[in-house]
Amino acid sequence: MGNTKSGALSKEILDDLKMNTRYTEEELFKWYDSFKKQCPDGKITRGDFEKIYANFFPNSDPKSYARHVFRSFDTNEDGTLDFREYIIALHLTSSGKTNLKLEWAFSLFDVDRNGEISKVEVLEIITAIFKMIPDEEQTTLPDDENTPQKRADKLWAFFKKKDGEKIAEGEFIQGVMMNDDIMRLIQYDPKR
Ligand SMILES: [Ca+2]
Repeated sequence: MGNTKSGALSKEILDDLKMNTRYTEEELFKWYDSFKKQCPDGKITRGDFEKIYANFFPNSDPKSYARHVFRSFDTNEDGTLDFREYIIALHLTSSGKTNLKLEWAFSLFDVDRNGEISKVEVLEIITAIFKMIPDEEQTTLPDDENTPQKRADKLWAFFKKKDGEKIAEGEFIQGVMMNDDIMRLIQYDPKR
C-alpha cells in the first residue's frame, strides 16, 4: 500500500502473472514489495539469486544448482532476472508435475541449449542437485540412488539410452510424466 508510484507493479505484468502462476493478486503484491526492497533497481543478479538459495538451504551447498536455475530463466543471457522472470522461476521450481514445469526442467538439463540432453549434462545437473542434500540425509538414500553417477545411470536406464545417446524434449517430458521415481531423481524437495 502507498507511495511507491514510480515502482508500482504494472497491471500488464500483474495480469500476466495471475494467469500463468498459482499466486493471487495479494500474494503477488507481497512478493513485489519484498522484491523491491531486496532489489531496488528491479533486477536480481546471479549473485542475489545464489544468496536466496543459500538462505533456503543453510545445511548444504546449493550454489551450482542456483547457477543452473538462474541460467535456465535468464533466457536473454543478460545476467539478471526482472520481477516477472523471478516469479515465474519461483512458481515453476516449486510447482507440481505440470507440462510447463517439465519444459522448464528440460531447459535446466539442456546446459548447452542445443535442444537435447546428453548424459554428461544430466550428470552435471544431478551433481548440483546432490550438493543440496544435507550430508546426514545423503546417508539415508537408497543404495542405487546415493551418488550422482548412480542417479544418472538410473535415469539413462529408464530412458533405455546408451551412454552416447541423447534425450529429446518430448521424450523427456513424457517419461517423467509417467514415472514418479524419475521425478524424484531430478529434483530435491527438502524435508520441512
Ligand atoms: Ca544439450
